[in-house]
Amino acid sequence: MPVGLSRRPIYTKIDRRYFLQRSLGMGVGTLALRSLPSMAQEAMSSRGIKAAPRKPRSGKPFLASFMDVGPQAGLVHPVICGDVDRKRVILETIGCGVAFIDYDNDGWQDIFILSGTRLDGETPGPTNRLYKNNRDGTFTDVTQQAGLMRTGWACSVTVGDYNNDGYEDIFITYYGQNVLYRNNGDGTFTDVTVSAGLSTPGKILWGAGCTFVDYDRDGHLDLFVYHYVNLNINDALPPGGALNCKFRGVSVHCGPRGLPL
Ligand SMILES: [Ca+2]
Ligand SMILES: [Ca+2]
Ligand SMILES: [Ca+2]
Repeated sequence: MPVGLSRRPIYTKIDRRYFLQRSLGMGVGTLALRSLPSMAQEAMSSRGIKAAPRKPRSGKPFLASFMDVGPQAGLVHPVICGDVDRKRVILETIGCGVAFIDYDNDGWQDIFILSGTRLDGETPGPTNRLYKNNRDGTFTDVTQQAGLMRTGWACSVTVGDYNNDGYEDIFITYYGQNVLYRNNGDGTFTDVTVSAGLSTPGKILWGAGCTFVDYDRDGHLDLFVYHYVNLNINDALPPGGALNCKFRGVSVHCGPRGLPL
């Protein structure tokens, strides 16, 4: 779906509880936990935290509203993920991720947006995009000069300084070969997948999720990668091609049911 398709305001009639419930299920849950710890405890529990009964609604209005400013900010390139009008293979239905990264260490968050491609390969140039923050509410596409042009089925991205040089690096999972980019510290990146031991030649893997994590606390970031179903799009059955490729009698793409893990 194109980035910044609509300018309509969204979430204009929500209260604080709805916002927290939605936030805790999404990526800003940590923010909510930090800012409103007592309310967060009502919704979830963790080690050392006792469950507490839900408090009455405060009745306070939630006055925040959000506007889609993608086009005005320069985030203009569409995110491609399969055909526009039909989805023949499950791979086309998943979409892909995005990350904030201050790649040039100027103190302003830049944006890295993944993209998939199309099965027919006829759409030229779908690529991940790096947008540099211009510090005035706009961004500039610097993908080419950063060395990050790549067409493929990107799925998820994580940002971290894996080599502790002070510059944030990028790891991307793909349907196919995952990629590790080392930040060179001069506005460019180098693909170091092979030298880092992350190459998986001869395998068709679907890397669906990932995160940098220092699991052994040795000061060096490790990688956790999650793989989805075992899929070969060259051998994939067409929609309705098997009993488990139907939903209530309607032919749909095959999977995840019926696909090996
Ligand atoms: Ca920056
Ligand atoms: Ca680094
Ligand atoms: Ca470690």
